[in-house]
Amino acid sequence: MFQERLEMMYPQETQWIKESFDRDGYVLIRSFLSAQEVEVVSQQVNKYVQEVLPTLDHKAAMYDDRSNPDTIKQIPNLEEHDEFFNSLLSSDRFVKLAELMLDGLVNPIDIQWFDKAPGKGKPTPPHQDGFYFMLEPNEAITMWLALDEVDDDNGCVRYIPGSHRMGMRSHGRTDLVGFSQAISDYDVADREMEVSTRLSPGDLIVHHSMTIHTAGGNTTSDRHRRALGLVYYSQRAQQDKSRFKAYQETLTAELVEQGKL
Ligand SMILES: O=C(O)CCC(=O)C(=O)O
Repeated sequence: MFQERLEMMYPQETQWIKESFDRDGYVLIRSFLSAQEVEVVSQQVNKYVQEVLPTLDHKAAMYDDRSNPDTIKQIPNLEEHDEFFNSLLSSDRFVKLAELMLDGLVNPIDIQWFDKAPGKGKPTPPHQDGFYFMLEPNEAITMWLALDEVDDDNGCVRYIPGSHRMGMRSHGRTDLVGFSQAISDYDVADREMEVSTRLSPGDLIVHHSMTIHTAGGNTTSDRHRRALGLVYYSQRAQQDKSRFKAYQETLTAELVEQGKL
């Protein structure tokens, strides 16, 4: 499963996909997973939440409201504790797409689960993933695979097209768990350039680590907004590991002290 390459799945469209990504800093690929494959992934996520998560440290999941177990918002590093997600992250379907987007070999980094619970999921602040990744050169991508119908009401991702070519904006601390840094001078002009990505289960969006993106909260009363995020770094990119580790440790300590993790 998941071993097909992009050229086999979309023989006519591979060039269009790459050109769109290079131009806009993101691309939307419809039906990247079939309905049957989405069902398999959803079952594996449920199994992870029910069977694996309870065996892990309490810091393994992030919640919109820690006192409410139905508000899980992010579970990072699924690949570390579950063979299904480990092989999904390194399957040809995703790796070959990452190599096409980044023009060369990649390292699979992380697969995480995102949700915004109905009425509870909070907005994702505007940011560039590269600010968190601390890479030189900043060459990486995130793939975001929808597991539900996703639109403006339940918090779809919104991009600023072409922002991957405009450098790194200044970021500052937020009080949000999971998205600790946001663009500090984000203004009305930025908001006006945002493009929403409305997705169905199995649709995939891919964005560059320099692309500015954000998402609304979930204002619906009955629709979750579940997705998987898969991250790949170009093998040309070097991470400032000691800075990265120091930031993660300080952040985790702060969040634990505030009762958010
Ligand atoms: O799921 C979201 O709201 C945002 C995800 C995101 O920022 C990312 O995958 O880079």
